[in-house]
Amino acid sequence: MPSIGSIHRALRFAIVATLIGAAALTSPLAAETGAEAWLRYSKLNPRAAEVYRRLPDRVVLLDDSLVLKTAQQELSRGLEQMLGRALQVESSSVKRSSFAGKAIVLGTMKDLHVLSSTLRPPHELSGDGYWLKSAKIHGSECLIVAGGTDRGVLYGVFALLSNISRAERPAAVDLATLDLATMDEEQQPYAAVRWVNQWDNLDGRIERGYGGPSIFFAEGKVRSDLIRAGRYARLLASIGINGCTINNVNAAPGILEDSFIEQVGRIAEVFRPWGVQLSLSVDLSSPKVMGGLDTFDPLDPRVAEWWRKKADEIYRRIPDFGGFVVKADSEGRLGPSTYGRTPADAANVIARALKPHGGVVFYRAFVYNHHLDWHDLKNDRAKAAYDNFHPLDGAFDDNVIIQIKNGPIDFQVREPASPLFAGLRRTNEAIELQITQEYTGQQRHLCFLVPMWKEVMDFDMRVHDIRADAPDGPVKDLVAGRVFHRPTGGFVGVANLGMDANWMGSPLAMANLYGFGRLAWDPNLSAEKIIDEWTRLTFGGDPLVVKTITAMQLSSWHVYESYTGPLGVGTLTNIVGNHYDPGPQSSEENGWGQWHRADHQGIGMDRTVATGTGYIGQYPPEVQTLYESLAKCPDELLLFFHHVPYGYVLHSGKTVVQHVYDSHYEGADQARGFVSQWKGIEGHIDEERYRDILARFQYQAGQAVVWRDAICKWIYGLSGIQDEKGRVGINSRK
Ligand code: GCV
Repeated sequence: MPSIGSIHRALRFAIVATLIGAAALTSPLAAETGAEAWLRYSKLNPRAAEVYRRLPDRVVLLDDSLVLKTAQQELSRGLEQMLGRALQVESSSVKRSSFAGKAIVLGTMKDLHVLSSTLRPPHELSGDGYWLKSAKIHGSECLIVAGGTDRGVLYGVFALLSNISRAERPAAVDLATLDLATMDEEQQPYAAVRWVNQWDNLDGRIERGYGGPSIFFAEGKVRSDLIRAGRYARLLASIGINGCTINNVNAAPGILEDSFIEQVGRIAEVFRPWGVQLSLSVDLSSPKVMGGLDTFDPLDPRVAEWWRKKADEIYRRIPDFGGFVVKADSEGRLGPSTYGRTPADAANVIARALKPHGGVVFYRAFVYNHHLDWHDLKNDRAKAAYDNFHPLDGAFDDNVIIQIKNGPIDFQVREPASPLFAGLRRTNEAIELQITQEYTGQQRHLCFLVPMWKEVMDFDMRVHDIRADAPDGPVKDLVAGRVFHRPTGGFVGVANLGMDANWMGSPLAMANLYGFGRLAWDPNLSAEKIIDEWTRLTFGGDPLVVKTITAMQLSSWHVYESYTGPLGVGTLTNIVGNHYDPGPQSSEENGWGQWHRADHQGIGMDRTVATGTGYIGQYPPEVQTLYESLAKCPDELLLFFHHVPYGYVLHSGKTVVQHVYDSHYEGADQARGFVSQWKGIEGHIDEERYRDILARFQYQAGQAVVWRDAICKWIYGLSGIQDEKGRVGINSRK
């Protein structure tokens, strides 16, 4: 049994070591503008500081696990920066009998029970959930941050710090009195899977990344300096993200070389303290192209053995490895079709190799033929995911997750929800959202995507068709596995953060990463709540700043849509080049299938069952009825589902062509309006970010005019119909 003296010495050592750790974590970051993103922990105003100083100034850890230590360091760092007060730290496996005094207590529910058998939240915490609770422990007022797991404790700490940073009252606590006795907030994540994907190439470039080079790779190797990778993991953890796939889905087989796995292990080491599981994208042909076999046929036993050995090797180096992401038979990537096998054959052979270690396979539903015959009006790329995967429902192992893009084409500014969400009932699924703004302005245009994502996630697929008035299958519940009682599922975001000081190439674009994490945690949060949180954390609580930035962000998707791609028309950006500039004809007359079918008579893809490609027939019956009928189809998706003449009258009362003219002029005006809105907060935020962002809005205003003029000219050229307001056409008064 250790002596009292040795316990005290150990405790003192733990305190000093933790304080040193916290300081090391704090200093270099603070100097970098933008790098802190929403984790700025600025000094609180005197009133809020006075209130929060009533928190105990001692923190007790109920265990000494790595993630719990991170939680404590983050708490110490946050409170020190915001309140200017250092926390006293006790890191020990506290015994029931020796616990005394006021403290912030960090631990899992299991450890908390040792301390007090009566303390338990109203609903049992499972997985990564957390509970913030003020309670008396052995007579002393304490604030408990408990988790279902260590990771849950870390998320609870971030939630507490977020509340304090926003000088918001913690749930049920009166800010005026901060009556600790009433603090009681329990949160449970909506789904197990809350992952990001990075499309980083091993040479250091990031496909569709607009925030500089890779934070993981350079010149074919893992970077020697992984400081940014660790900071990325911290950002991810702060919004509840628990997994990160570090390399491009167009995967280089070399990622699975023994020597590379060794290097990748170093990235896992900087993720681990933050509870972020590392995973890899893999090329299905790896057993052949780098593994020495003469085949990669998923049904060949040698191939199964190869994947098994590879998985074992990875888990030896990375015991908490998350699993693999697979893009196959897509955009030129090899896949099971080479051997006449199915995606289920391919996914399962890998899943079985991962299964003993607890790993999962994300098999992407983005499988399509990019050599479609565009002459054939029945061909339709939108049908591909459902056609390929629906027949295989039930054939995938239970550690396979089908990763489905939000819409059936490819991250366009407006698409309906993919019918595959409703097409899989005996298979796990996850929604794939694109945080990096490939088709939505590449971070050079403001486009806050949470309102768009929410429309898709809230869309009711009517999977049971029981009652017309009750939602029975919103996409968020389908992917979370709640409708068909699946063992796993959830949310994946393609993030593509890079080495730029502000991570994404634009400080305002970071709202999309924040929003993704918050929605993955709780898709029922409103866009207004999410952007309010982000703005306060990133720019502080000045009411004018909050009002201005939240209003701009919330309107930005519609503004961008109105000058780039209204009425669900599809791809008007240049698809053969940068996916950014206007290039409305580039999507036509080629095999990629991002067609809008605009000609001199009309515009839009006829996807009806009656006369078109039949795509609408992939939805459950009630949804089919909504989209099949011209009369019911919502204006904003009209051209996605129907081919109509330019003079067709919308529900709004405008003709299609007039809508296109008006929306482009209105959108460009609103983009110009962003400049004056932003100027209104001059002097209310720091000069550096003010100027940087002002220049971006001035650029965007110019680009919106470029878009407006290009699309209006194009549509006028096709339709020959002049703008009623005289802005477009031969008699244009412009
Ligand atoms: C990584 C789109 C992008 C590609 C991307 C692909 C995918 O086509 O333009 O860069 O490839 O989607 O999601 O696999």
